[in-house]
Amino acid sequence: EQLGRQFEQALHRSEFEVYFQPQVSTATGAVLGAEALLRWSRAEQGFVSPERVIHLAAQSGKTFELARSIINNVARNAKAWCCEEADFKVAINVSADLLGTVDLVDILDRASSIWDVPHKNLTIEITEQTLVSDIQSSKRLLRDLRDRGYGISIDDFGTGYSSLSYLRQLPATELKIDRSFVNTLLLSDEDRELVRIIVDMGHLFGMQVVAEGVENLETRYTLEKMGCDVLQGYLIGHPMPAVDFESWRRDWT
Ligand code: G
Ligand code: G
Ligand code: NA
Ligand code: MN
Repeated sequence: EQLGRQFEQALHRSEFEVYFQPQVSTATGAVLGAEALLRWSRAEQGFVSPERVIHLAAQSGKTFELARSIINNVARNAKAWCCEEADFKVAINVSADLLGTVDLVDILDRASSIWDVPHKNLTIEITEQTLVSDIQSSKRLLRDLRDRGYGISIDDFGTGYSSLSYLRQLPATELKIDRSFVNTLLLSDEDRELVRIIVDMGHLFGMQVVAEGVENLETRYTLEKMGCDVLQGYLIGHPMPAVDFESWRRDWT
């Protein structure tokens, strides 16, 4: 197929970009890190969604190559940012097909060693849905990542139907409340209490709690009152190229 060929060309020419979306402390506004998000824009033919790109990679057997290229890009930027702020964390999204087919630990270890980035500065985001789909191997992988010092974030939390007993066993460092809950936060007492319960539960399990999709001040204040640790969303900053992220960071507060 046409798009498949363009994908392989783009990979070969390193045309994929990684954008970074800021994450800040709810309490102080300090910049704590960024989420890395894949971008592929083809001049006239327009933007292809990351999900589509991941799928194209799987179809052409290039899952490993794409992941290596993204993770190398992240590690290179993380190196610079961690020198300014030792606890700065960059989060990388990892999908089910990557977990199933290639050695993620190997890609991460190599990238962090090449770019000299401490493991603690890299966080792996895995959706709750992915974790639930293969509980035994997920637990093993997470344990392995944790033992090597990487952070682990449970992405899109609240949409994956994990049981409390399972969640409690996961060696995750962070829980990301799905955007859909953050969006409806202001609509009713019930929606707000639901988010409060998620925040408390994350803390009970020793996890840092992140709200994604924060788009307005009222949501921000509500999350602050609940003790949610980290904010991410258009109110703080959009995903942006690494150079723009650096100037955003200088201008912030
Ligand atoms: O950034 P955006 O809203 O376009 O992302 C759409 C979806 O694609 C999100 O679910 C996001 O997690 C996912 N995504 C973005 N970048 C990556 C990536 O590098 N790897 C994987 N597996 N998913 C990504
Ligand atoms: O699935 P994941 O949580 O990784 O999705 C991240 C996606 O959410 C990215 O594609 C990013 O562009 C998008 N995003 C980030 N902040 C906001 C926001 O404040 N509102 C909305 N609607 N989308 C956001
Ligand atoms: Na994510
Ligand atoms: Mn998410």
